[in-house]
Amino acid sequence: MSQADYYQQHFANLDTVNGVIQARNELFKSDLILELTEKLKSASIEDKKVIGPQLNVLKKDIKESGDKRIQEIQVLQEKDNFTDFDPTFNSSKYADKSGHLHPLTLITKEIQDIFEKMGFESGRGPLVDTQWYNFTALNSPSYHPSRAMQDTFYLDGKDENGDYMVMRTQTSTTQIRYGESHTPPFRMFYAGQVFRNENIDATHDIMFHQVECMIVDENISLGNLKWLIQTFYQHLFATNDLEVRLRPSYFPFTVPSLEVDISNPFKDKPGSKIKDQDWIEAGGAGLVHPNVIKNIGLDPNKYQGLAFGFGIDRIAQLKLGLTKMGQFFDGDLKFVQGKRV
Ligand code: FA5
Repeated sequence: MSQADYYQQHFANLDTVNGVIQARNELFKSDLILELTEKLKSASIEDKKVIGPQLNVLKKDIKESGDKRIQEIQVLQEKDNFTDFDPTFNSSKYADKSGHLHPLTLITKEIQDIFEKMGFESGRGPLVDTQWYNFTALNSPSYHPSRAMQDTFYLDGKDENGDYMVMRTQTSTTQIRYGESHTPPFRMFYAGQVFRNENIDATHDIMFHQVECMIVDENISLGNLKWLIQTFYQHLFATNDLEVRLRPSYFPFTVPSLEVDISNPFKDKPGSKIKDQDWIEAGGAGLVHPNVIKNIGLDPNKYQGLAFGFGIDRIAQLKLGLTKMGQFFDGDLKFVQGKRV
């Protein structure tokens, strides 16, 4: 029997990977190997030329025979696993462990559904946009202090006018993009990611989600706006009792501009973290500024518009009773599987 055959037979009796590794280490220190290693040290150059390769062949045989046996054991183990497969296994008792959409995606889908049922069509817009769409067309030229209202991430790349591109800070960009390619009357909504270079805290993140909604038509009034906002939130929180309060505010692209509060749907609800609060800040709104109507290529003497926008993450945070907004994306599986803290 050759030495290689001997090693193979030696390993063949073992049936664990660790057992093979241990046996291989022992063989590397076997009498035969140690004897040849000693001989090599004191051998003449001529003898070294014989002993050296002999030793190498033996070590190679040990290694390869061990590796071969490890592979065989692994194949056998996989086969064993396969025989555990039970085609009659009843998986329905694990149904609650199956995958599902992220909580924010679910709320976004609810929001989209409400707008679609109210006759709105989804707009579109990129995450990286030009300053024209993010600011200038929204009545916020480069010299205007309103640009500082949102801390912007500017990118190295420039647009065709030589202006730095931006990560969009608001979904209001879609007012312009939709408006310039549609003829009134129209109702547009859009839900998507936005980015702001802000300090992260319980209610602020640098990436969050906003909803935008705009109607352009003739004879649009603040009454239409209030009705729309109220109807939308009544659907979202599934209650007819919800009321809307409008406070004066400022956005460059609306006039008048309004801050929207909604009556707290969680008021006096046991366990709610905001059960003592009467009103909740819900977002911004207003009648579309005549300059924006002009920038989408329409005559402001003929057409008016209304717009409102809000943060999805904050609404989701309220609905789910979350203390920290960061929980949405910190990758904690317990949160995704429904544990709320
Ligand atoms: C705007 O972004 C306007 N574009 C909204 C608007 C649309 C006004 C149409 C008028 C007409 P504002 O900066 O206030 O407004 O942000 C809107 C909402 O985004 C806030 O009410 C809040 O819910 C959410 N939000 C703002 N900053 C953050 C942040 N850092 N993290 C999470 N949510 C935020």
